[in-house]
Amino acid sequence: MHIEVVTLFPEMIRAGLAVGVVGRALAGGVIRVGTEDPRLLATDPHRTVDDRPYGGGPGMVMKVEPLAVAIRACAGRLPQGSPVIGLSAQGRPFTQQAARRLAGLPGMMLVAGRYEGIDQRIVDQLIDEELSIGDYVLSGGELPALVVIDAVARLLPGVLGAAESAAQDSFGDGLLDWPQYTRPETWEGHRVPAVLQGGNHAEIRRWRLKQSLGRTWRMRPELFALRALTGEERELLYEFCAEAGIDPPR
Ligand code: 4FM
Repeated sequence: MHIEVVTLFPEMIRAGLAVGVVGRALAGGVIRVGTEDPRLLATDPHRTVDDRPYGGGPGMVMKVEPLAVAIRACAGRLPQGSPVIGLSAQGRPFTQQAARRLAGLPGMMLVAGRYEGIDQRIVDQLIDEELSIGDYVLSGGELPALVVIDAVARLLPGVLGAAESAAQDSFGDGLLDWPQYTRPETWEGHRVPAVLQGGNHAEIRRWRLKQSLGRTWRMRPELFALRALTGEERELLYEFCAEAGIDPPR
């Protein structure tokens, strides 16, 4: 997959891609990431990329010209069918479903703004969709762009090993992860749940599913609105709630 990022801080994007799973995807050529810095494309002596907002008020706005030139330069390097995606708190929520959709594309352009925002004419004329990584305010779109690249890259064939991919599949199902434990068996008096050491794989599967259901209900009850429960799942969730002393779903 070919990804281009428009950013005033290309070194921040490079640094964020250097290590771990995404670093390997990049080194192995599964993803290719280019950057374009609008400041290098500004034609005035001061290389101006921002200006004061029409209507007044605090802060600065990203100017149209250098940004438009940067977006068009990236578009010229990307395959047909690569959307131009702006990262901002005004966007639609970036979810695992959105990551799966983007992972099916040949390329994408991520536009990471700075300052108080980018000129709306850029959004209206050159940006296909806006995505938000969550309801909080950041200083720019670079961290959100890295979040999108990470979530998408790990879905591409050959990026994760077989075991990691299988683990991911079991949670393409809209539930939170079950608790994980490793050695030692006892740490400061706290033991690993006995069921995980018993070797009864049917029991372990049921325990993990129950923990996933219980955690999801406790921490993210709204996720259940999106998901029907099987008879077994319903039974396990009710057990969890009874043991935890919390109210079960309706
Ligand atoms: C700041 C984006 C200025 C663009 C920001 C400009 C954000 C979020 C966010 C800050 N992006 N999810 N939350 N961006 O806060 O995606 Cl021009």
